[in-house]
Amino acid sequence: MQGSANLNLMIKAARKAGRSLVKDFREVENLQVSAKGPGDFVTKADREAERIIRDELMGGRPTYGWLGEETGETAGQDPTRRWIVDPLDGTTNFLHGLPHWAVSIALEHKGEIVSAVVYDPAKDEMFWAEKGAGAWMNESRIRVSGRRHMIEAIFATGVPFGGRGTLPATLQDLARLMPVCAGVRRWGSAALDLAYVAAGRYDGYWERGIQAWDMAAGLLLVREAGGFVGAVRTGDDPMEKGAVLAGNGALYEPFAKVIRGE
Ligand code: LIP
Repeated sequence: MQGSANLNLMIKAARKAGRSLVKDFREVENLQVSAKGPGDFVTKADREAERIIRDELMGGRPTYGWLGEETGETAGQDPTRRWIVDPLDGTTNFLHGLPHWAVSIALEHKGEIVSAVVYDPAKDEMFWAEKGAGAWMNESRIRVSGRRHMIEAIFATGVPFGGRGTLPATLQDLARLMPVCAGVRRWGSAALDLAYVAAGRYDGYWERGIQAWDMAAGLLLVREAGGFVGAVRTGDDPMEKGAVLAGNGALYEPFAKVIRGE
């Protein structure tokens, strides 16, 4: 499968940032035993990854706009196109030496995500999609799962940490969902949670209180893999509200009903 020139640029940027992050991740594993811990080091690794991605993408397409987790928003000369980048999604995992984190890059055109890359360098899994061209992992086409019964399904979420206001709502979601499904996972990277729904590994995913850069690429992956995405509240825009719900075609509605308490 041949991607567009933009997609190839995104893949190149993700691989380059991934190489830098893998090098830093090895160092983080060593720093776990030090008294000070790897906190400052990880902040630097995260910023450096965003610098690498920005240099690649803005070097190749200088007129596009930019929204990055570390450097914020910059309007482009071309107001219709914007990169949306999370250089390190799953920062807490990275900080603790857990090999489950990703680089997430999306290209938005006229308010719609048209190209997406979620790269997991630790497992060398490159998830990518383009509008109308399907979703892929490395060289293989991926599709959402075919499960049709809630009781067989596994769902992923993020449980808010550090006193975030969305904790009570998430605990209520869990109380409703856990008795009617096969399990819930909380692995700590929204971008990979969505990529795993696209790859049929999870049957669905929801999370409140996340940012546009955590989900932008993943949303297109799920859609192009044949799944549905929406917001936790019916009719909302997930990127605007920071509350996302995704699932395969058969389970999206019943799953959404449980989460919405309907
Ligand atoms: C993180 C997510 C994680 C979520 C956190 C946070 P970061 O992104 O992907 O799954 O639960 O709220 O947003 O900060 O590592 O880029």
